[in-house]
Amino acid sequence: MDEKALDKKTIFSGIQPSGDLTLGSYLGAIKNWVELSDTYNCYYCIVDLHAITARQNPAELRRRTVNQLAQYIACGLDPQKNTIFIQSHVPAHAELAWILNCYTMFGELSRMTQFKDKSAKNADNINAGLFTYPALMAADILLYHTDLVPVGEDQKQHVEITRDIATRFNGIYGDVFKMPEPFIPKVGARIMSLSSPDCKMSKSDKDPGGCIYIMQKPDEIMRSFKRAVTDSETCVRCNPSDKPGVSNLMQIYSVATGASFEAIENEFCGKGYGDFKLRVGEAVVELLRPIREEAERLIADKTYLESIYKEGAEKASHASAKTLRKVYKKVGFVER
Ligand code: ATP
Ligand code: LTN
Repeated sequence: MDEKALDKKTIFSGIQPSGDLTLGSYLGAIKNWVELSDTYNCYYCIVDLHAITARQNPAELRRRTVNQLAQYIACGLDPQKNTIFIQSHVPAHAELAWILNCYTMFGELSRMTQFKDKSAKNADNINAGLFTYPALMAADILLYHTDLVPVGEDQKQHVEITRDIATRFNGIYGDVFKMPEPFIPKVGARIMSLSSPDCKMSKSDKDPGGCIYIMQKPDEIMRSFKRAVTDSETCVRCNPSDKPGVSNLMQIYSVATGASFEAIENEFCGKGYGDFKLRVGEAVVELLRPIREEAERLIADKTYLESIYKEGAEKASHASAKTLRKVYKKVGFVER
């Protein structure tokens, strides 16, 4: 780590390579990763260990993992300034996760919303990994003495349980772990499905029209926006409880263009939803176009991507080894 990095606070975040990245994960998380990457010492991870809590096709998982790295870089994460790596390349994550499992309570894991949602959706595969997922996520975060975890609203509970686990561990062994804070954007923290605006836009969405993917072509993006569910009024106004579809489109437009809600209301006053949906679609097409083009170029350059993830794994292994050694010592393992 260079000297400058030592003065900076640390960020850690990750996304599972369990599907193609969505507009939701871009606006809720990655966009902030890029904005924060100049002022923090950042670790951005592709969390493949987490991804196998749902059944994955091995060839697909491998392809998606490398493509996701290309997409991170194409979104603006500079591999020279950030440590970008694949979780399974740094064994300290799995090792610390085991230890933290022993300091995480059955009751607190049972209360996790993501566990309840995912087990309801995959009743035939409610595996132990899905249940103990938060202990692995806590290991990811705590290994790097993370100050800030930039995520969407749905992940807040996971950062909270990380803090609970860290507090419990520190309470027994002294000041081992730093207390991380979630970083959740004011606008864009919960982008909803375009076809069912009461549900979060998610890469495992069964309805392809509800979700926009970072790598999608402009005509497909426009088609989804034209079909976006709105309401029976004709007024562009933000009120998530009785106008979830329109409010969601306003959020997307606001984060994509930087316009305030008031400016959006004025821009579309008296124009009807057709025009509005078209403009939001066009703004998203323009936002994603350079990302898709750059990602396509990078995906073709496997040697470059390999050099980035290897270098990332080396830096992350180095940074995490010290924490793991300290934890091993604290719990009473004999030094090797
Ligand atoms: P899955 O369908 O596999 O659960 P997902 O599409 O919900 O995946 P994640 O991989 O769980 O996405 O999330 C990646 C990051 O993006 C997280 O920080 C998450 O909070 C954020 N995120 C995901 N979906 C949205 C969304 N719709 N709005 C805002 N942020 C989101
Ligand atoms: N649980 C997160 C992915 C994730 C993560 C992390 C996010 C795994 N480890 C560490 C932030 C920090 C999700 O499902 N989006």
